[in-house]
Amino acid sequence: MATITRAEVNVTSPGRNFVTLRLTDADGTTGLGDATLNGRELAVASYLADHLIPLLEGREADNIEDTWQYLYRGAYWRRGPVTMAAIAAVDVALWDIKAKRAKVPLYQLLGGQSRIGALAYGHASGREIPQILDSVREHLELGYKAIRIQSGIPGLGSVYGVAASAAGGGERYDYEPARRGIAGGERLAPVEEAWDTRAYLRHIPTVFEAVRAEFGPDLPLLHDGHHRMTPREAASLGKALEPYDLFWLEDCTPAEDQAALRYVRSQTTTPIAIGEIFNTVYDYQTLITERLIDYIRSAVTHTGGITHLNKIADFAAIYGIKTGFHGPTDISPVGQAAALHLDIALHNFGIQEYMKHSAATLEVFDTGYTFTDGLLHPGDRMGLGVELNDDLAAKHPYDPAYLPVNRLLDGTMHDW
Ligand code: KDG
Ligand code: MG
Repeated sequence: MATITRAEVNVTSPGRNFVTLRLTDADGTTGLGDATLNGRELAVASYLADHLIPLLEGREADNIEDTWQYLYRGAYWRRGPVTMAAIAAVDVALWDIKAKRAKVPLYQLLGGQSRIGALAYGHASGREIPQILDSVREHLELGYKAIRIQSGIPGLGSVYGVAASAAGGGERYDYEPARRGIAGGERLAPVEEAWDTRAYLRHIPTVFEAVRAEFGPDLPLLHDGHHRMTPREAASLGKALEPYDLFWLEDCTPAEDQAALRYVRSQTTTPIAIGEIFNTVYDYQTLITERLIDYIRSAVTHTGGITHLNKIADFAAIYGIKTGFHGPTDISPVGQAAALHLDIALHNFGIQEYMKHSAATLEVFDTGYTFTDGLLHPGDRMGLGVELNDDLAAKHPYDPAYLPVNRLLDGTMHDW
């Protein structure tokens, strides 16, 4: 047993912004937690520095459940991405400390190993079908055994999920959709993208037809609808994609509306995944108990940490629903490692999203996890297995960034 004696928030931008919390206990053991919320980083940094850290010093580091309940119930204004990312960072840092004190990799405290590695999916994309096929080939060469496909849409400019240099660079460091600050003080505003759902619905089945024709029926393929469709549109896409046997269709409708998925579910057998913008188990309550989804997409980083996501996963398991945790590059290596320890331990693991971080990010965050032959391995370091190099982090100051916004062709704001 040892009390928390120190808590520091680090904001660094090695290619993109990350917010990291470091807790230290009275014996000098340190733990890290990821608190990155793309486009709203400083709100979480302030929540931690101004509202949580003053409550942490002197608390018992071992009492993780009590600390979680204290921060969640004690806020009164519960839930929401800022609050839950801040609580997640504290929670993961405490799990890191506990595992280091026990001298075991964190997954050992979560039940031990349920599998030899976590099946990961990568992001293939392109503006045109030939570029998409090249991108799938590159991912297969990198070892991926499951691949998400995102495509440009005829008549539209930049579209969510299509990497900026679409045909080259298999590891796709240029995927990041957030627009970063502009040197010279120009006012920073989100990029405005144009959107046309009818053009999208016409085009996407032709993309999957081409990918299946080229790579055969076996390869697990995924697609992200990024919250843009009505239930009827989503149902029609799900039906149109049935011949291509998707692993999942993600975020087909706006995520606030759990009931929307009743109609989608009744119309199509395409598996449904949702949840990257959810914060608590209550966002899933209808979806899980009515079996409206197949995969929960939360990130440890945005869902109250390991303590809460573990409970969501167990709740989902009772209904035969699996995990597919969020893991784009705006989850830091600390958040990615936390997901990985859960992936290895949970019985109802399904798949893990994985995009390798940039070289600059991996200099700042020293990681112990590896990707081999399609599987992610948390490694055998004690705790989470990730350390933050403060000196290198200091070389990359915060750089304001915003995710894009979406407008229909007549200028109406739409979901991005
Ligand atoms: O910051 C936004 C990204 O996390 C999100 O757009 C990524 O949808 C996403 C995914 O499935 O990885
Ligand atoms: Mg998504």
